[in-house]
Amino acid sequence: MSLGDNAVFDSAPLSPLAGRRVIDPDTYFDHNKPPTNLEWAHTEIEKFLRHQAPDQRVVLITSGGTTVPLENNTVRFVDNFSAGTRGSCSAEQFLSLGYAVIFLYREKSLQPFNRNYSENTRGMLSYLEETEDGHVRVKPEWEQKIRRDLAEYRKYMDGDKLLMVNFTTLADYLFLLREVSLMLAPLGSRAMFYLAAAVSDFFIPSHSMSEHKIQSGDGDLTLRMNQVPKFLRPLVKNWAPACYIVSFKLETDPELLGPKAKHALDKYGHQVVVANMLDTRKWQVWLYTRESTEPCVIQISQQQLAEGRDIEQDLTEEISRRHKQFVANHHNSTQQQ
Ligand code: 9Z3
Repeated sequence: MSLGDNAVFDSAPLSPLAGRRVIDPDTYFDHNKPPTNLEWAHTEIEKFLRHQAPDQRVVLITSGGTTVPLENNTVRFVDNFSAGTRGSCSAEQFLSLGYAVIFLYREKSLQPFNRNYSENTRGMLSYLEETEDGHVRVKPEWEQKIRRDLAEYRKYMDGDKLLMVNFTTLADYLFLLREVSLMLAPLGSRAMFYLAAAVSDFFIPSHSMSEHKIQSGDGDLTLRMNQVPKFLRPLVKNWAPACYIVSFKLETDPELLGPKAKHALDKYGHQVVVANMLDTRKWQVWLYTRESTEPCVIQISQQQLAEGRDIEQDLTEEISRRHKQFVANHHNSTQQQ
């Protein structure tokens, strides 16, 4: 996690409620405000799902990092690392593999088809030029790529295969995740969750937060944060128990990655944990499942990476193959009953 506005905080109220006790997910929802787009999202998802064929596979992709505000009228926040590359690139791949995609992303993080033209990568202006007669146009060397991305984007948006919903804070994310999960649950094995967003492990409950901007007159700032309840548990057990669930595990210490990924799998009992290291995530990931004690390694070479190959292509193909098998197994087991 990094400090959102690079400020040095030097004063803070320390609430007695901000201890390190772990609350359960329901209590979290009772004590935090839903996002303003929750109702809109519900209506749009309902419409989106109504437009899908009965056998359509649907994936919820979460992408980007959640923020944790330090004040109710938020000036400062703690942010979680994620540019949204994994999520936005995977969305493009899943669409090309025939999925309908609900893309739940952090506002201003990378988005499918738009990701190459974002300020996070190159600024939009670097793709444009002025003509001699005073018009602005796309530079000829970019025209083909932009035309292709635009056509794909329009095809999937207009064809009701891509729906984008945004979040900023941890609370926004969790309310939206629960909403989408409950709406996808009736699809059973056909629905997949691909949880690539980087979600904060710690937060300050809104009733413990300073209402207004924390003032700097009282010296150093000490922050005490509560642990975020583990939402994978209710997601797997209650919200969407028959769906295919892929979570991601991010570490910086290589010794911890494997054990933590296995632990998550044992604890929540879902289908796949994709483990990645912060500094090698663009060319190497490991898939942990309950079917095998050894992880399945997916990697691309440095040369492929330099040539513009995305590891998400291999990753989504492998996940999609396993999901297909899951759907088929489910189908067979319901027919035998
Ligand atoms: C990931 O591990 C993603 O692959 C990345 C992608 C965030 C590394 P980028 O968006 O990065 O391409 O820049 N996401 C999950 C991170 C996370 O918060 N996992 C939690 C954990 O590790 C479990 S939900 O405990």
